[in-house]
Amino acid sequence: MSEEEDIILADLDDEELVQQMFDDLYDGLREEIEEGVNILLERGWEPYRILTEALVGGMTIVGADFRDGILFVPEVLLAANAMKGGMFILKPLLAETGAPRMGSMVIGTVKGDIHDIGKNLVSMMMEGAGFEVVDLGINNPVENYLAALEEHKPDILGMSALLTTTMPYMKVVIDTMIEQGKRDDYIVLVGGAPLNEEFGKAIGADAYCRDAAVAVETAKAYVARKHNAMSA
Ligand code: B1M
Repeated sequence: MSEEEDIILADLDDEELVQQMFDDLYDGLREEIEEGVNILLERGWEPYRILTEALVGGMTIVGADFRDGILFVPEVLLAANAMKGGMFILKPLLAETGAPRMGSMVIGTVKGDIHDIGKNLVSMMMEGAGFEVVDLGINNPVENYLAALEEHKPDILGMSALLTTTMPYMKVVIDTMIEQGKRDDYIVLVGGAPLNEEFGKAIGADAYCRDAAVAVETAKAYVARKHNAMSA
């Protein structure tokens, strides 16, 4: 593209800029995404709005074309990298809400699964809502979860899975907790695109969380219930 044709992001109005960010995310342009995020922040957009409307919105388009065989793994990795660039800028802002400490959570993506954008988003939102979060990263066998529960004694165990082939592993973790008599010591919340409420119930989780905002609300409700039960 010649210099004349270069798009100046700052010259676009909000709607055009978000559309351009969808294109830039699609093309895996991390620096452009970072610039777009900063421009929207300067224009007074709330971090959460940027996250959901510009970044998650763009990733939804990537997801559809990945599913339809228009995009392939290398391109999706670049898009994910661009999205992470934007999330990195927003993370401290989401965490800086000054919310009172609500509780704690250990979270990780299950064994065999390397998707982490959704989990990272949940971690960021939980931190922003006042939860202390221990993030175990991706591809976690049951031993990792159990060791982290033992070490950190959180209120909540969160698990993420994005593949229909890895989501059953959540049940392996919960069943192991039951075998070891530890299941009732923790609130277990699960999430990820292929899950639903019925699956959450079937594997013995306390709740399925559709998105990061629901995860925060659900966590708050369960922790409050737990604290009430303990003080009764
Ligand atoms: Co993958 N991938 N991928 N991928 N990938 C999906 C999941 C897929 C649906 C794409 C498609 O076909 N449409 C498909 C799964 C199909 C299925 O299982 N039925 C798929 C596939 C097939 C694969 C591979 C097998 C491809 C291949 O190699 N042939 C491979 C598997 C690798 C592995 O894990 N072993 C693979 C690889 C990859 C990349 C590495 C290229 C990349 C991941 C990069 C990364 O995460 N660092 C990638 C991506 C980016 C996607 C899509 C496009 C986007 C996922 C994402 O980040 N979404 C995805 C398509 C899609 O989901 N539509 C796809 C944005 C994110 C904000 O949403 O993760 O849903 P999400 O998280 C939400 C909620 O689900 C919820 O809150 C989040 C925020 O609102 N949530 C929780 C999530 N976890 C939670 C935990 C909680 C609570 C809520 O705990 C309390």
